[in-house]
Amino acid sequence: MENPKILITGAAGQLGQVLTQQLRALYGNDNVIATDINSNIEGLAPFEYLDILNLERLRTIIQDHKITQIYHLAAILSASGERNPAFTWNINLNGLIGVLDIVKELGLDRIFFPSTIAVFGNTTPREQTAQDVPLLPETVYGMSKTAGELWCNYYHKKYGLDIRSIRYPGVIGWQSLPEGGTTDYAVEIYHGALKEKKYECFLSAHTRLPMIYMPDVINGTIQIMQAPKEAITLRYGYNLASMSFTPEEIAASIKKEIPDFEITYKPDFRQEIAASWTESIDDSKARKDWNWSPDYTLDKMTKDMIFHLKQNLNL
Ligand code: AKB
Repeated sequence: MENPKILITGAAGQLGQVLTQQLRALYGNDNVIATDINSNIEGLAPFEYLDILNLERLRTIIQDHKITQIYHLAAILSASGERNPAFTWNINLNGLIGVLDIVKELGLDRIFFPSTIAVFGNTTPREQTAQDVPLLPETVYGMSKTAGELWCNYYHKKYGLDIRSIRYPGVIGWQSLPEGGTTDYAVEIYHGALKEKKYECFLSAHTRLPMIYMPDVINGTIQIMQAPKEAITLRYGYNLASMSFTPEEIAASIKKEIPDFEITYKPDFRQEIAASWTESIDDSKARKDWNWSPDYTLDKMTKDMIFHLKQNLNL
């Protein structure tokens, strides 16, 4: 099969930066076009400036580069979203619908839509959360992703679009910094531990959340996109699990490597967001349909994070 020609929206974000490099390693530099409104990230070329609400520009980029697949990552995350709900809804949902319409109009092969554990809410069972459960999200980000999943399912059923989607846990990686999320603490904590041997956490000590390390989330994303069409039995977000931990537990894992590291707690508005999400996820459907299986545990991730961050930060 010929290499796909890929367009990534939101390529300057935490996941986008790493996914862009991985897809280029797999399919060739010129076959992966990065797009974003942030053009300040080094090493993203070939890059095109793209505001996701500008459909004319999106259409032109797709046609100019003969794009066959889109990874639509552009979105505003949970914490930032609460500061500007109407704008977040517009970017996250109207942005998606615009992309779906163009994929339909131009007959692209395949599209990836990242969903999130933020689709869950206070009415969702909190442990080993099953695939199909009540969704009553508390944040505008969660609302937009829940609605986005429904639109993906609708476009698949109605127009046959080949849409694939994962409900991402909090993503942790050394390559890039997250921005505007509730799970961001789990990246910041490693930077704090290495630079100052301390970290003040904006969630409380016992707030357990599903999390995933970057290599696993990249593998999972590429795996679902490479799976044969018949294997994909859900056209809304697949539950995806790797590890679940609390701030106290990640601090204990870091202390094994940096014994004088200290964590303190000062919960802010993000605590309420985190408390509305689930603690652990049942991802048996992803395991069965497209052989999902994560590789990293908390301690294995901590060792790898510290090793790479030390090099990156010249410590
Ligand atoms: C966030 O914290 O908003 C994101 C997410 C869980 O989708 N990392």
